[in-house]
Parts: sequence; C-alpha cells; structure tokens
Amino acid sequence: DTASRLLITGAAGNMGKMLRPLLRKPGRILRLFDIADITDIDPGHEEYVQGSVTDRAAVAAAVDGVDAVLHLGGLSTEDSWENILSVNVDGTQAVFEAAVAHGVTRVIAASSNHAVGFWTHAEAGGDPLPGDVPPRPDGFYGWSKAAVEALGRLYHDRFGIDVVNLRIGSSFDRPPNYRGLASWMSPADTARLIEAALSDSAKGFHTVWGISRNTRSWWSAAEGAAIGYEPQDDAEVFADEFLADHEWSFDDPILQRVGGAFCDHPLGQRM
Ligand code: 15L
Repeated sequence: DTASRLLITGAAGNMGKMLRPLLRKPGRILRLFDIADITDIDPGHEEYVQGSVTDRAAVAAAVDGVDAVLHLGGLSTEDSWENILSVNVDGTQAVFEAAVAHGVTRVIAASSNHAVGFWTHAEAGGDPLPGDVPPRPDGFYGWSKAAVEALGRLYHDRFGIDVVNLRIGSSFDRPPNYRGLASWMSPADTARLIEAALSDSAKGFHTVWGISRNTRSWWSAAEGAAIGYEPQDDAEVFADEFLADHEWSFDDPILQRVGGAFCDHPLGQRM
C-alpha cells in the first residue's frame, strides 16, 4: 500500500470530516493536519498534528514520516488575492517542498472545477470535456488551483513525485444545488477516487475530474478510469427535488459554464 501512513491536510474541513471514516482501514494511520482543533481523534487509526499550511515548519513536521499526502488544506472559495496566495499557493508549495525533503513519493492535490471554470458545454461540442483541459480559472480561487496543479507538474518533473490533481466538482453529502446534478461527487465516490489516486495505477502525473457517474455530467470519466476510479453513485436520484423549480438547459449560464455562478462572483471578494 502506498499509504500506510497518510497525511490529510485540512482534515478539519468539509471534505476532511467526510473522508476520515471512509479512508480508515486496517494497517493505515491517518495523520490529520489542520489549523482548527480536532477533538475526536480515534487513537488506533488517527494522529493529529495541529498547524497551518502557512507555517513551513509545521508542514514539514506533518509530512515527516508519512507515505503519501492528501492535500485538502486551503481556502475553498473566493478570497482576497493576498489570502489566496499565502494559503493556497505558498501553502501548497510548502507541502511539495516538505515531500521532497522527507522522501514522500505521492501527493494527491485537491484542485477544483474552478481551475477550468470558464470552459463551456458548447465548447465541449457534444463530447465529454477532458479531465486535463487547459486552465481557465473563474476567479482568484480557481487561479490558485491552476497554480496548485502546475506546482504538482513542477515537482513531478523535477523530483519524480507521483502527483494526482483532482478537479473536484461538488464533494458534499448531497448536491448543493441543481448544478450539482452534473457536478456532484458523493462521499463514497470521493473515497473511491482517493483510493484510486493512492494505487499503483496512479503513478506518474495525472489530472482527473472528481465527480460521480452522474447522468447529467458532461465532464470526461476517461482520465479517472485510467487510474482505476470507478464511481458508483449518480446525482440523478436528487433530480426531482432540484428540478421542481429549475429547468435543465445548457442555455442557463449556471449550467453552460464549468464553474457555474463562480464565473460571475466579484474577483477577490470572500464568499
Ligand atoms: C469548489 O471548489 C468549492 O470548494 C466548493 O465549496 C463548491 O463550491 C464547489 O467548488 C462547486 O463548484 O460546487
């Protein structure tokens, strides 16, 4: 296993909370890193290192002794340029630098659909939009995720670190809104994607969409399949609920663009 000791940065965040029970398995220790308090550590399966991704010494201590890193730590929506640079860009660079220093060979980076938010359904031309389509960020947040992906490329090419960039759609218990009928990734599928990203088939450098096998998805499943990701869930089970007050049409700008409403949110304004 590439991850008998797996570091999760941002472990107190939404995705970290959701994933802790799902990534727990015999012989694996989850090392949880977050600036926020975590008070419900399961001592047999988890250890906790408190700190910020903006503190290089803390990041180095967290990375020391792990087999792989799941880097979720960072700002997860639009924020000021200064905050985005410090937390998402410097923070990610600190993680890669520490991985090199401590001989960690696998980093899974939480990127986002917002790294490529301005791609449209029309431009995909009826084909699924490839997982590695070039960046077209929809804000400073999305731009930082493109920077995260490019840092992964740099540390892969320089040092041979295996890097998987996950262009996550909407990873929540349930789709957050009607757009989620296309962009949702269920908790169980999120865990499946991370297990695939930890497996031998994900050696090298990969950029893949993080979504479930949604009926209404127009983002390619091929890149995920290539690393062994086989999603099982479909947001369609929520369709009646969300389509009660919304028509499903790709003329709707929220559905037309990968990034949905983020494309219209004022730059640098915290959400
Ligand atoms: C993201 O990148 C955000 O972190 C998350 O809060 C959602 O807004 C998600 O994208 C999305 O596009 O649904």
